[in-house]
Amino acid sequence: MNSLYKEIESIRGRFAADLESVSPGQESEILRHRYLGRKGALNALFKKMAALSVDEKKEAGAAINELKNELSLQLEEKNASSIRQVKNREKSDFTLPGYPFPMGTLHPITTAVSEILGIFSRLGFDVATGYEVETDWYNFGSLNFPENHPARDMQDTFYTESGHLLRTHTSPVQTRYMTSHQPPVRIVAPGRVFRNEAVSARSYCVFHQIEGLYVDKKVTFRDLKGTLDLFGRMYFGKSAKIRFRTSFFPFTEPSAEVDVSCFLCQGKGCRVCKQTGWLEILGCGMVDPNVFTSVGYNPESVTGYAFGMGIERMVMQKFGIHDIRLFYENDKAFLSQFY
Ligand code: 2U9
Repeated sequence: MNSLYKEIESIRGRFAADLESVSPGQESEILRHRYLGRKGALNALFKKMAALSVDEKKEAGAAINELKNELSLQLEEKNASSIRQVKNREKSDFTLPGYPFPMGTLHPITTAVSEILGIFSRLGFDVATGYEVETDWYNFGSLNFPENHPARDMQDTFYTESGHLLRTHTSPVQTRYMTSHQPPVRIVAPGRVFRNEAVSARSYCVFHQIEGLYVDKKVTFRDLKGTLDLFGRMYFGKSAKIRFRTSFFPFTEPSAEVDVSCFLCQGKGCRVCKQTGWLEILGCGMVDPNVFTSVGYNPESVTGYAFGMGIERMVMQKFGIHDIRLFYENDKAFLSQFY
């Protein structure tokens, strides 16, 4: 029994000397192995207890455990103090080069919105914004949607319990604007819109639009064509051409869809434009007289044009992106490609 205590003391002394001479980290780990490891000095002591009586075992076991805790604590303290030293050194050495700080980038939709708004502000348009939660009247009624129009269906539009809805386009911004401003009106309305659609590579339940509206005496379809032609070249590049195809919207008459010549093949036909040479970018038309009446304008004295574009779609066309969901997954590898 006595010899066991002597050994405990001798281990304590040896450990203290060893600890003094080792550096923190890898070297102190060697000490842990030598004293506290499976084949270490303390386990050898535990094995020697086999020859002792039950009472002696209790006493000696407690003494060895105490030593074990003491040695582990000292090893931990050694490593912790070394981390503190490194940290202190870092804190005070101002001559060290700085750590590289990862820079964020603007979201490609944000970039496109400010670029497009920039173009229209150079063409004399003001920016107007409105509400994402709207009334049926501003979103549909004021825009000449018939009572039974399919867009009003629950399958296409999100309704709130209070009887409001999430706007399906930014057009209510323009009808609101007209109810509080007299012509001439020349505005662009950017914002988020919501559609109750199945999510796929081509459509998402939330997306961004920019719509434009110009109302004055004698505004013509020719003005509309000139403005959109200029816009096409300013956004897609000098060589971009645009074409108009007839279409239908409840809020414009006549209406058209606008294509831009494919930026990749310059109209020759390729994978991006599905061999047509053209990419669809926006819809437009002359404001329907019923819309003017609903906001209190006299359709006999003013005319106007309007247009609307989906921003995600524009960015997808410009960069050849095939899946709209990429804009909403916060994947840094995708997002950091645009700045
Ligand atoms: C008022 C009157 C008329 C806005 C217009 C379009 C045509 C159009 C689509 C483009 C792709 C929506 O995001 S999209 O799915 N938009 O085709 N939008 S004319 O017409 C208006 C707006 C406001 C008072």
